[in-house]
Parts: sequence; structure tokens; C-alpha cells
Amino acid sequence: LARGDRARFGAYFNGEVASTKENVSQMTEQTLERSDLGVTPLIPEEFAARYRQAGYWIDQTIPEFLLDACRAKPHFPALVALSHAHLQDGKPQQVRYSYAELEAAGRAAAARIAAAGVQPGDRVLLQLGNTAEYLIYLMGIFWAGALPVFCLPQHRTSELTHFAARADAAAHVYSSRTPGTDFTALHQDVSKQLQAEGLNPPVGIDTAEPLVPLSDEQLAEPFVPAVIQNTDSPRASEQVAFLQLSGGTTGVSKLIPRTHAAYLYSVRGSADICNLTCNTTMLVALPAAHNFTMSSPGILGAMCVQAKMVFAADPSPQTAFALIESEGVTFTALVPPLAQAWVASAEKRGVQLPSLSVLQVGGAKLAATVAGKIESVLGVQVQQVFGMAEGLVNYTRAGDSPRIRLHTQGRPISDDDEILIVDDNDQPVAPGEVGHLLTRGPYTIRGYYREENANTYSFTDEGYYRTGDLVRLVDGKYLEVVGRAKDQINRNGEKIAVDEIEELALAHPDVLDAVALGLPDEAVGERVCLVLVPQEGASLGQNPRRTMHEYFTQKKLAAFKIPERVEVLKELPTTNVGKISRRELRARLVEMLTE
Ligand code: OOB
Repeated sequence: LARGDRARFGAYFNGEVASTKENVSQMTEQTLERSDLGVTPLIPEEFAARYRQAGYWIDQTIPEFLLDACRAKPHFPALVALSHAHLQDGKPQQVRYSYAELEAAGRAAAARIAAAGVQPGDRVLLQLGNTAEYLIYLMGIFWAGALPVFCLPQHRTSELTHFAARADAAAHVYSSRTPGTDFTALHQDVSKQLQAEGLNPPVGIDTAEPLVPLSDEQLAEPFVPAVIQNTDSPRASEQVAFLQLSGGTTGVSKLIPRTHAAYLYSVRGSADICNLTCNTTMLVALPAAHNFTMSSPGILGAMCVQAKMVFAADPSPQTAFALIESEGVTFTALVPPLAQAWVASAEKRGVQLPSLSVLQVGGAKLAATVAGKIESVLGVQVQQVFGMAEGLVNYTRAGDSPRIRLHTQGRPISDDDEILIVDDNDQPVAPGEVGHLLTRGPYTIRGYYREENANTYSFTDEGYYRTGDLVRLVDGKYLEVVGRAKDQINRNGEKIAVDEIEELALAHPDVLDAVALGLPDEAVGERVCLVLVPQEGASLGQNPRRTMHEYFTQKKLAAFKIPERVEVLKELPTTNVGKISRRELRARLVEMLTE
């Protein structure tokens, strides 16, 4: 099937499997075979029925949600952000949109995306910073009936080629005015790479080119967002809406298929827990593409209640404090290292942020001491958020005691979020003991997109997701994250799979063995450190860090993943069963660093 046909026929992008009524109903009525999970990660019907019954899953798609959001209070302020399509003295200009204006811009973006050849059901790589175009094109992609794939602005050819190939992307949305990187060249490089692999390159859509505004007549016409024309499919709201990126532990990030109904349930639940209203002014300081920023409660949570969103071009205290003051920001979210930087800056400069009432912190473990300082120095209430792009999100609540607020990472959104804390043999640990967190629930996925192998070990037979986090239960329902069992580095809340770095390092001709580790760091939480054993007789030069930096840059890897510290050893420490001991290695390096 051609790309367009496949999209039209396949409820879950696999026309081959899902194109007949029998197949679709079979798929929804029983647990899928493992082999199908990679392509069609469905929730078994008995669970789906329960989630509908409980009112969690309502029959609304994200495109419908977005349209309703714009029309509920059309004259309310929706967005303040820099625009790459509106310049002032050659620089991005600050623009303001009401909800009605946002609808008009989103519809113009949808028209542009459709005119570029994107069809309902197609996947579109969205790769923008926190600009007005981010939200406008996000809406445009949904309203064109397509599925966004949330890339980060830092991603380079290595990552983008993988996502484009895996998702069979029809378009790549970027801005040629993003400072510091030539995105037109990046787009061309990705296209060239895909063509070399015999794949169709995505069409490029440059958001720095101004949109053609719709005429008053066009705006007055009834507008119905495009949908996949698939009469055989089950509820549109229970189909996949977009692909989010996983942090990954094995190789390059996996794609996370999130469905409309399940995702919107988490959005409504989050907006409710966080007490968002149309009087909220939310500062969007973290990268917009993150699941945290998108839905916890984030951009979609703000839209859910017609709050005002203010996009910060960067999350530095300088930029953010000025916006908080000028726009009267009441609510925002950060990762722990940034929260710490805000506290330090506010302390030093004697800054007060009187309008701000809640600072959410998540994406990595927040130290209780820092949590306390956020409250005492910034004069705001801290809200811890422990979530994952695969689903489950936990929050501390406004009424929680300081002990809970400062020392735990909260409790789940839903009463139907199932939590298991188990030992290495999947046996439940005693209450209060540390164990592996497994979870299943109304908005947690049952499998990654087209990852049959990974799905067999990332999910249990009962459909629980193995989070890779080590947690313990506090007061019977709160979770405290105490560590991590997965091989991942958490740098500024960005997740890096050690595997991806090690595999690339091993491909270097002078490298015999390689281990990537996260080393604790004040400024970013953890830094990527690479320990290398050179091939016999080979050397990695006078400055191995520089050698490897050049090598990884040449491999076109996102800069945040490139090791910031490289150590060369003659051999790696091993455990008594002969495996490389990461623990021992980490201890040795920490010791070296503090010497
Ligand atoms: C969020 O999502 P991801 O997919 O980038 O990363 C998920 C992982 C978790 O499994 C955990 O290892 C870590 O990030 N994490 C935390 C944490 N929040 C996330 N570890 C300790 N304490 C926390 N508060 O990071 C994400 C998604 C939605 C909302 C918030 C964060």
C-alpha cells in the first residue's frame, strides 16, 4: 500500500492487519499476541470497557478537544510567544493570540500542511523550540488529520533519520530561523540519508515562512478537522493520536503511541489536580515537546480551561523572571537543576515573584533541601511531578503536608492507576520497602510502536509497564523515587540511553570497550561520562574527550548526548561473574572527580 492508502485503511497504521472488520473487532476483543504489540499496541477490551464506563475515556479526539478549547472563550488571551514568522528588526517578534486568533492560525497551518501533501493518518516530525509556531503547527498537524512525532530541537540527523524511518514520516516541520543551527541543511541531510536507505524523505515545512491568513469568508465556513476515513475502525478517540519519544534504555529512543481518549483523560485529570482555571497564567519554560510540558498539565491542560500561556524562549532565570513579572505568571514547571538555578538567582538578586503561586518540579529527582528552598526563597508552593512519556504521572497535591510535598514524588492521577512494587523476581516487596515500579492504567501504554523485541521485556505478560524506577511507598499511596534500575542517564531531565552512546563508541576503530555512565553534577543533575579501553596499540590522542567529541559530532548525534568527560582505562572492573561493574566504575570515577 502507498503511504496515503495505508493511512486511510489502517486504524493503527498497519493496513495489512487492520483493514478488515473481522480483524479490528478481533483486535479489540482480546489481548493481542506479542507479535502484534509492536504495531498495534491496544488495550484489551475488558480494560477499555472499564475505562469508558468510569468516564475516563470519552469519545473526543485531540483535534476536537483543540477546537472546543479555542471556541469556549474565543476572546480570552491564549498565547504570548516569540514568532519566527514575524520579525522586528530582523529578530523574532513577540506575538499575542486570543483563542479565536489561535484557531485562525491553526487552521491556516492545517491548510498549509495539507497543501504540502500531508494526508490524514500521515506522521509528521514536529521539531520546533518554544515559539508561537510550535503551538500553531501542532494544532495544524492535528487538524490536518495527521499524527505529530515530537522531536526535540536538539535532535540531529542520527535521531531524525531513525524517527522518520520508524514512523514513515510524510513531513518534517522546522524553523530555518532557529538560532545556532541550520535547520534547512539538517532537513536536507536527513532526506539524503533516508534516500540512501531507499526510503521516502519527508517534505520540509519551514515555519519561518509566514502563513497565508484565512479570509473572513473562509473563517466563517464551518470547520471540521480532517479525520482518517476508516469506517471499519473502532472509535476514533481510541486510535493513536501521536507518537511521543521514550527516554530509551536500549539504543535510540522508541516511539510511544498515545491514544486520544487516554491522553486527554490524563490532561483533564492533571488540570483538575493542579487547580488550573481561566485565570491561570502558565509559563512554558521547559521544551514544549516534552510530555511533562505537553500534558502534566502543561499546554493541553492550560487549553483545557482557557488559561493564558506564555512561552519562554529559554528557561534561564533572566528570561523567565522578566516574563513572570510582565505577564503576571501564576504557574510554571521546571526540572530540578533549573529550579536550583532559579533559587540561586533569586537569592543573589533579591528577586521576588509575587504573582507565582506554584512551581512544579519533575523529570528527575528533586532533593528535599532544594524543595524546601523553593518554598522559602521563591515564596511559592512546590509541586513534585513524577511522570513518564509512556503514561503514569504522579503529583503531590496542594493540600499535602510539607513532609509529603518535600519528600515524595506524589501519587497517581487516577484511582485506576495500578502500581506494583516488586523485587528482581517480580514478587511484591513488603509495604515501604524499595522495589521496581511496574504500572498499568487508563493512560499508560501497553507497548511501544513497532518494537516487538523491546516490548517483551518492557511490559509484563499482564500488561504492566516496567518503568525502570526504584521506588518505595510512603503512607500507603505516595511514591518516593529512590533510584533507577535502567541504564539511562538523566541530564537536565533529558534521558539518554547508555546503550546508544556505547554502541556508537564501540564503532570507533580505536575503541575496544566502552561504558557510558551518568555522573552526579550540580548544574545538570548528571553528566554523560564515557570510559574507554583502547584497542591494543591504539591511542585516543592527547585529548580523548576532544577526539570523541569530534567523532560523535561527525556521527551527527544530538549535542546533549555527547560525553562531557572521557576517561581512558587499561581495563574495566568486573563483577565476580565477569560482567562489567558499572557500580564499581561509577564509584571509582566519583572518587577521581572529588580528589
Ligand atoms: C518525564 O518523562 P520522561 O519519559 O522523559 O522520563 C521518565 C523518567 C521516569 O521513569 C524517571 O526515571 C524519571 O524520568 N523521572 C523522575 C521524576 N520524573 C521523571 N525521577 C525522579 N523524580 C521525578 N519527579 O520525565 C515526565 C513526564 C511527565 C511528567 C513529568 C515528567
